[in-house]
Amino acid sequence: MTKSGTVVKSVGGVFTVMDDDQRKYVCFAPKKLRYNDADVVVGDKIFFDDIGRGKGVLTEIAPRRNKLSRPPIANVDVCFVVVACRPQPDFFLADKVLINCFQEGIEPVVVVNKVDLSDEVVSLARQNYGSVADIVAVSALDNSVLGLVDYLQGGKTACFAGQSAVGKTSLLNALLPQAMGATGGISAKSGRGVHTTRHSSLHRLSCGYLADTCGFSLCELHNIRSDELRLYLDDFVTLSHECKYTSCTHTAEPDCAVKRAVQQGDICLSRYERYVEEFNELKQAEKNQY
Ligand SMILES: Nc1nc2c(ncn2[C@@H]2O[C@H](COP(=O)(O)OP(=O)(O)O)[C@@H](O)[C@H]2O)c(=O)[nH]1
Ligand SMILES: [Mg+2]
Ligand SMILES: [Zn+2]
Repeated sequence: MTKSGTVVKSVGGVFTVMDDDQRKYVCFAPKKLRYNDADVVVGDKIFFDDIGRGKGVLTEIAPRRNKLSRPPIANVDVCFVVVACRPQPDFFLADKVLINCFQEGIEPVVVVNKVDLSDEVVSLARQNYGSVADIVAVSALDNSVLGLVDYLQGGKTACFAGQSAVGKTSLLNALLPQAMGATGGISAKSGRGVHTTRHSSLHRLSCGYLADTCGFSLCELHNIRSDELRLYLDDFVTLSHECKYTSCTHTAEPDCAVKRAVQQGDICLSRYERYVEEFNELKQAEKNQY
């Protein structure tokens, strides 16, 4: 009988698949399909033949909406972009993660963690990203983390991204009491740090899935040209209809609605300045290519 499910683990050509009733199957690909580790990744929606005793044979991988690498994970719906008062927020990194989210069709949610220590970053996050993402204030030390579960409703898959030490692992462990130590355990066994774990897994919550590795591959801007950068800032895109030039990059052009919004305080000045810096960096890199 053919069934469908989500790949929650994939190691050495054997993948664990969970069906909609949360039953787990150990699946493998028949040789003739020539699927290997790299082809079937965590987050893939697959079809398989149930051959009994909890085993299955892969028949088809559904088309992916997106795929992140290092470690590979497919079909990510939501990315929790974590910032905190300690370490000091790196908004440059957060900008890049958000740009990647919009590029990959992933909903970014800015999570301000460690509000038990200070909530000063909450207003900073609102100023910077309030117009393009939800801002959620939490502490991994209390029940406030449960607010993140809402974003998984409907079987969605979420991952964490953000600087080291902002609390990504702590948030995951707070959301998954049963996974406590599991992530640390895997990396301890393999002797690798969490940041170099090659395999990710998905953990099933009541309503959706959480990836136990952060989306740190989101941190570099891949294949974005300087003149395309503007397309991945949602609020800039909305305003650009009022710019004089349709292809306005919102930098040197006159009569620019984005620059007007910055002057009026509707767009955060520092976020705009980081955009210009990123734009110039990409442009410089393009020049250097020739
Ligand atoms: N006070 C406080 N400390 C936290 C919170 N979340 C994480 N931490 C601490 O911050 C440090 C880094 O957390 P960790 O989860 O390893 O960060 P990661 O590198 O992003 O995975 C650890 O010492 C945690 O105990 C929080 O909400 N409040
Ligand atoms: Mg961690
Ligand atoms: Zn403009």
